[in-house]
Order: sequence, then structure tokens, then C-alpha cells
Amino acid sequence: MSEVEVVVPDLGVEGAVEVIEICVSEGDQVSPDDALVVLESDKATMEVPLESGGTITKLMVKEGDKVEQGDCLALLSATGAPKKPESQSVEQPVSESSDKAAEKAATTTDSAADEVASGGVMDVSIPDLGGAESVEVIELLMSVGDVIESDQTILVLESDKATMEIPSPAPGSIAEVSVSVGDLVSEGDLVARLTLSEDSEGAAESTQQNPSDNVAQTTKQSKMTEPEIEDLKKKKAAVRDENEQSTSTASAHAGPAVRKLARELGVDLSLVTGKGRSGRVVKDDVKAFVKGQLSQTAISAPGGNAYGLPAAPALPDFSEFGSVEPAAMDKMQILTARNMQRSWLQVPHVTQFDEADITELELFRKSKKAKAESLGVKLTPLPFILKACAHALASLPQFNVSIDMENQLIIQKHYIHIGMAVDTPAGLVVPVIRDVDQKSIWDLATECAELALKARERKLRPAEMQGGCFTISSLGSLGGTAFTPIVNTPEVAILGVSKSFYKPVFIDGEFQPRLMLPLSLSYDHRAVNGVDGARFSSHVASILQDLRELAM
Ligand code: CAO
Repeated sequence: MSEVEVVVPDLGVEGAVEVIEICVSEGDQVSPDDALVVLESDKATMEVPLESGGTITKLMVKEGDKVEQGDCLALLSATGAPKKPESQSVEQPVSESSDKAAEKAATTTDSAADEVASGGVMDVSIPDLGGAESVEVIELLMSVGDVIESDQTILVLESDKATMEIPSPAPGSIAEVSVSVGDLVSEGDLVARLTLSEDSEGAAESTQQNPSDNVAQTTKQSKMTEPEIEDLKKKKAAVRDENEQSTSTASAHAGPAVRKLARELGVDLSLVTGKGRSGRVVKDDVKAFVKGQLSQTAISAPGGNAYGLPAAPALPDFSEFGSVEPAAMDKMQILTARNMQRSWLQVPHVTQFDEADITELELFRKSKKAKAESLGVKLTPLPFILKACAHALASLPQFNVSIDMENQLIIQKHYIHIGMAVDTPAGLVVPVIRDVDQKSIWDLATECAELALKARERKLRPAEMQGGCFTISSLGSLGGTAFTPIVNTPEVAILGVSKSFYKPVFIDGEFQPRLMLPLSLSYDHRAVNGVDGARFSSHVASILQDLRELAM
């Protein structure tokens, strides 16, 4: 056995590139063609495979290092001759041509852009891929009607060893998409038709136009007929779903080997949490994700599909019964639907109904109206309900947990952060108010209003929607007498609040009109038993009935 240096081959790239993934460890037995590292330039991700088998004796680089041609990546105690003796060395592997192609792809067809007059329609074709042919389209980052800028990536290709981004050669709007994910393409293949912006030789047009504007713009510039416009709209709707998926996958940061593994296992990379450098998804993340999914399946449905449910029958053609109009679900609708379904199927729900007598609370709240106005705060019942729930969570800590069924753990939380369901034009969002137990009613009123406003303006940061222990869903301003809210997993309980109403209550020998607030507490019966469910709701009710209970 001889020890050899595995070096960075000619990458056809100017300057240094980053090591973004190390695919082996010291001591690993490796075979020819096993990936050693993944390198990344501005435009391409390249896997460096080994040409000889043997044992990795030493790794000379770590993730994040910058390397150039000839730099030593690892020492290999090689067994046998390199697989390709004509290669410059063991370690002269890689996708030289693919990488050059990627660089070429990155610079694309500037000349093509020059050839076409602005305001016209331009065919966008696959550029010179450095000789590579039949390269797979793995991501489609455009759909009909999209307004794009020059150099914006519209397509990602992947060969065995390299991932290449294909940028748009000019600004404009996409009039036609000629390829789909999974297609194999070669130099010269048409991928899209681009309606050039009037100022395509200067700055790109604003990308903030709405989809119908885009269609109109395309129509105007390419002089489309009415049937063509209809056809264009249909195509746009058809690609939207696929594009949604591609966009989410595109946002995953992962090398070709990882993407290949994910495809083989049918894993949507956008759902995988990357534990590599800068959130990069590595092979172990994909494997851990699959393991997690399998164990969830085992827990929820031994011997069945994910939930042991029969497949839903195909939908009928509703247009047979009257006029219909299908509309693509947006990302938030898809996410909400998935979360609700998962929680509904995984959590054994029980809903406890109760009523809180808020007659005195409402008198107190109204007595604070002037102060609220002077503070510029709207004082609704919600901050009081938040405070009551925080007190109940502290008194009944079995509600302030998450369940880890995989590891059979109950995770007790020692903080009290409460989510508040907010109805927005874009759908349901749940901002989280931190340390509710430590805040005053005025603080909570202010924060509720600020978070609800941010939610409706779609300005919430992800961190503002994370870390909740419990959720309140208040439909009190709308009506209804009770409902069964779905637990916002991984929390174990949620309080639904309906509209208060007067009812006669028998007190001291006579009926008195009392203002009652309906409470609907749904909880996860794995974490909370029925007695505690009743205790929690009556604890909340007793505080709302008499705020002095907060001091007890
Ligand atoms: N009974 C009677 N009136 C109530 C009430 C109740 N339970 N709760 C609130 N109100 C009143 C308020 O006092 C206010 O009246 P005034 O203007 O006269 O003071 C009015 O209803 C409107 O309140 P609001 O909705 O502006 O404020 P809020 O603090 O009660 O709620 C928020 C804020 C963000 C929770 C709410 O606006 C919202 O979006 N609710 C929907 C939540 C949701 O979508 N849940 C479903 C989730 S799926 O399970």
C-alpha cells in the first residue's frame, strides 16, 4: 500500500473555491468513485470523487476552507492502481468539463441578449455545457408570467458531478417554459421564451408587478391573441404547483451527492434541517430525516401507510355540476393544511368546554377605557385571558410540555410563551408573546396589537412565531358559542375563546344576568388527563371571574 496525496484537480475556475462538505472521515475505507469533498464556486457545486480505493489516513481540509487546483485535500493509503490510469493522478478527478460548463453557463449568452432588440421575444437556450450532454433539469425557478432580472437563475442542471445554474441572459417576463424538472437537456435546447423588458438593455423592470400585470405586459409586447392569453394563463396555473416545489427545493442548500440521495429516497430537501456549515444539508441530515419519518410511521400506524388511512378517492369533475374555478393554493395555505392535518391525525384530542363569568372583568376593563385611550392602547379581553392562561400553565405544568415519542421523553418547559392565532388576509399565523407571566396587562395589550398588525402586514420574523408553549385562538369578536380548536403541535393544548353572552345565573337564591365567556380547551390526551383538562379550564375561568386570584 502506498500513501498518496489527493489534490484538487483542474476545476476550470479562477481563484479559490470553498469546501462545503467533507464526505469521508479519517480511517474510512473508500472505493474508487466515492465522493471525497464537495466544492462550491459562485455558480457551481462540484463533487470531487476518488479515483483509487484505500483508507483515508488524514484529512488536510475542513469545511469552510478555500482551496485551489493542486491543494492537498487528503492522504490516502491506496490499494491498487487508480481506476483511470490516464488521469493526471488519483486525485485528478472531477468534473472538469462539467465545472467549466457551469462557469460558462454562469456567463451565459450575453451575445444572445445583444442580438435581440429590446421589447421583443427572445428564445433562451442551453449554453455551451463544456461538452456535457443530456444533463438533467433538477430545479425550475421560473414560471410563465414571472418577471425576472438579467442573470437571475432560471434553471438548475445537474450532471453526475456538478450542479449548474443557468441564468437568464436578459431582463423580461417569461412567456413560455419549454422544459420540466427531470428533462435531459444539451447545448442549444430551448428552455424558455422571454418577452424582453422595454429597457432590457438597461436596468431590469420592477419585479413587484402582480401576476396579472405580468400577463398583460407579455400580451402587449408579444401581441398575443385572446385565445393565446387564455392558453398562457392556463400554462401559468399548471406550472405554479411544480414551481412551488422547485422553489422550496432550490432554497435547500445541498451538494449533488446529497440531492441525488434525497431523490433516491424521495425526500423533499426543503423539509430537511441542514446541520452542516451555514445550514447546509448533508447526507446524515437526509438519513436522520428518513429515520424520523419511518419512526413516526411506526408509531402512528403499525403495518399501515403513514396514518393507516385508505387513499382518498379521486375528486369528481365538479364542472359537471356547475361553474367552477380552480385556484392554486399558496405556500401558506399548503403549510397550514399540512400542519392541521398532521396535528389532527397524530394528536388524540379532547376538548373541554367551560364558561367564565366575566361580568366584573368587563366592568373593570371598561373602567380603564380612558387610561387605555391616553396610552394609545386598545384594551380587549385578550390580555386578561393571556394572563389567566399563564397562571394556569404555571399551576398545572403538565400543560407546559412537549412530547418526544421517538425518544419517549416529556420535555418540561420552564418559561411561559403563548401564541395568539391571528386571522390575516393571507391565512392563519400564530405570533408568540414571550414571558407572558412577567408582563403587565398594558404590556400584553400593546404587544398583542403590534404582533397582530405585523402579522396582517406579513412582517413577522420567523423567530416571532417560534417557541410557543400554548396557543389562544380568540373568535370572540366574531361570534359562535364553542368550537374544537386543533392543538398547535408540538404544544399540547390550545384555548379557543368564543363571544361572551348574557345568561341568567342562579346566585344567592335568585337569577341574575351574568356575562359569560365560552372557553373551549383542546388538549393532547397523551400529555394531559381529563381531570387536569377540567382543572385547567376552571382555573382560567376562576381568574377571569375574579382577577384577585392572580395574586394567589
Ligand atoms: N366576546 C365579546 N367581544 C369580544 C371578545 C369576546 N370574547 N373578544 C374580543 N371582543 C371584542 C373586543 O373587545 C373588541 O371590541 P371593541 O372594539 O368594542 O373593544 C372587538 O371584539 C374586536 O376585537 P379584536 O379582534 O380587534 O381584538 P382581540 O384582542 O379580541 O383579538 C386577534 C385580536 C388578533 C386575536 C383577533 O383579531 C383575531 O385575529 N382573531 C382570529 C383568531 C383566529 O383566526 N382563530 C382561528 C384559528 S383556527 O383554530
